[in-house]
Amino acid sequence: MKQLPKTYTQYISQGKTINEHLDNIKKVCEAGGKWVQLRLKNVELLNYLVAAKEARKICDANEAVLIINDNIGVAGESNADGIHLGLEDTNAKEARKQLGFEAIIGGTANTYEDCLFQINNGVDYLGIGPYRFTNTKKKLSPILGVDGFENRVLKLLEDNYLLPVVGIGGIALEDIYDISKTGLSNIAVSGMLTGISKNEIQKKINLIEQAFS
Ligand code: TZP
Ligand code: MG
Repeated sequence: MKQLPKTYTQYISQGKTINEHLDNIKKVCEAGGKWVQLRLKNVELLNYLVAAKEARKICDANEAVLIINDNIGVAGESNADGIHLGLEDTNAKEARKQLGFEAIIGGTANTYEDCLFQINNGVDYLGIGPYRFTNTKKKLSPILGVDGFENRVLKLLEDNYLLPVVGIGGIALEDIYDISKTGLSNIAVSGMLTGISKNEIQKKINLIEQAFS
């Protein structure tokens, strides 16, 4: 099977409060998670920045990569490793201009055209989805399922785009085997690693990493 470049599993933070986000990030990092996206919605800019600096410390202590959802200023000021941009967020070109060559810039995509749009704007990785319905995100794009994932991976490979692509959206542990067969690099998950013990997180991360290795 042809496969896109491998990545770690990405944990997208979740929580009712900013502190819950940080606690959840800490738990995932201590359980072996190596790639975190801090995703705060509807918070004051200053609080986003304070949280990002705290997440930076947690990720540093655990040798994890930190990506900030959506906000270039917060990503830059907190010294995060990069940023994740939705289709309606700031363009990746602008983020590159401001954050520089070394920043890891990720972009969301649903259709193949979205993938090309993000690639042409210079993203380093794509997050494609949703795999299935999820309550974690409002305003979901059409569901892709295994067939949608496979179709986009095949087209990317055909067109010689060899960037990492993670699947996202409503993914549960029992989906991992099927999804790993599509040639995706890995997955990005929130619900699956939230609200469970460190031990359970560790087991799940190990199973996911094994499936995509
Ligand atoms: N973008 C598309 S689906 C999604 C995001 C941020 C949410 C992923 O969270 P979960 O809980 O793994 O469905
Ligand atoms: Mg966004």
